[in-house]
Amino acid sequence: MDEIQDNTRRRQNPLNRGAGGTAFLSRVIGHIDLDYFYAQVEEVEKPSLKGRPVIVCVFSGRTEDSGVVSTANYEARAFGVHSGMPIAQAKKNLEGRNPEVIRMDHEKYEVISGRIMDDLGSMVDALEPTGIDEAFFDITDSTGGDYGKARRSAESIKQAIIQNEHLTCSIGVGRSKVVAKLGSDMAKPGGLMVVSPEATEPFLAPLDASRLYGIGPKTTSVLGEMGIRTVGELARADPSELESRFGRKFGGYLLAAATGSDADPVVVGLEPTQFSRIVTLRRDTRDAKEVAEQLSEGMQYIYGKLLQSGKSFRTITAIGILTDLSTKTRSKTFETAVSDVSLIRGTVPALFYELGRTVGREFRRAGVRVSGLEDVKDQTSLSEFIRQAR
Ligand code: TTP
Ligand code: CA
Repeated sequence: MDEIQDNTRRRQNPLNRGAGGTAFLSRVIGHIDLDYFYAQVEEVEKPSLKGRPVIVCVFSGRTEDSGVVSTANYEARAFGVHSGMPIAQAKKNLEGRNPEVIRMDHEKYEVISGRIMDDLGSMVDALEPTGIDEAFFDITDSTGGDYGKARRSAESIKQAIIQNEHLTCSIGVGRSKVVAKLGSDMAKPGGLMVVSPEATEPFLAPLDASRLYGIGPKTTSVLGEMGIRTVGELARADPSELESRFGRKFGGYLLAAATGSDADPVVVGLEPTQFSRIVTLRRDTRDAKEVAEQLSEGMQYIYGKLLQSGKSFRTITAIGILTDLSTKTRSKTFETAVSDVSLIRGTVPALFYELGRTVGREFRRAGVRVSGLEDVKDQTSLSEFIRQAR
């Protein structure tokens, strides 16, 4: 990996050494966060919602309105509606504002999230998803540490997600995860904030320390007792005092975070939970054979991923994305985990046949996903089994 020295900061403190104890390294780390994710997905599926307050809710089923708001679009947020608010309260806030109340459809958001993560994975050096709608990424190698290039990369990522999914996101780029995360928070909604290595400390210094990733109300109050309110003040704190108050590890992290030199790497997800591939069809169709043919390479890719990771799967899903970008799926779950390519190839056309029949509309994009992954231990693949049985 290219490691570029950041000459803007030479002061060392014992809790926060760069690799080899030398100056800090300018990595190029990004954080991407999709805007009002569930609600935006619903807007994309039904464009007439745009401009109206939208709340996506989890209904508990006890009474008609019992449950909480999962997320709300910005039109609803303008009236104080937020994640976790009781539905009844949100409706009250939005009275007379023509709100759309939508039941949360987790499976749908998962499918879209999986697609976006797949796309992202191919655009960056390393991707670490940290939630359904957010991920850290590393583009140090591909940009050679050049922050001008990093800005262009981030812009193309934003463009790709708009083009493929019609969704907006916010991205922060900086030399550490803490800086990248702050950047994406500040860029919300829809923006891009690039904090170059030189700009890092002036960028961080005036912010409230409580804005740093990992600093909650408890830490904020202890810091307050120490007379520390801003990130700049935290950066100048006595390392040994921080260590005695917070312990060696967290004390060290606080100081590193405050200078944008937290060294935590972007870790590519070690344990995959699914593999998927989605293609844009050459023409809109719901002909199962035609769809499956165009997914042939995708199925081979998934099989390769299964082999590579030593996984077998329980569930296979056919994904159809309609011309209005709404997503329809049809799955089959096997009683035991399987890992055979012929099983994938055999099941997919049947699932698309069923899906096409029930949906009754044409697909613009189509995909395959395998999930319910398990380790292939001594388990033999179906073809192996048949071969041995002969
Ligand atoms: P967030 O990224 O926290 O929120 P958001 O995407 O809705 O809005 P923002 O534009 O501020 O990023 O969460 C991602 C999704 O997770 C969100 O769309 C819905 C879901 N979620 C819940 O279901 N419950 C919650 O309490 C929160 C915070 C999120
Ligand atoms: Ca989000």
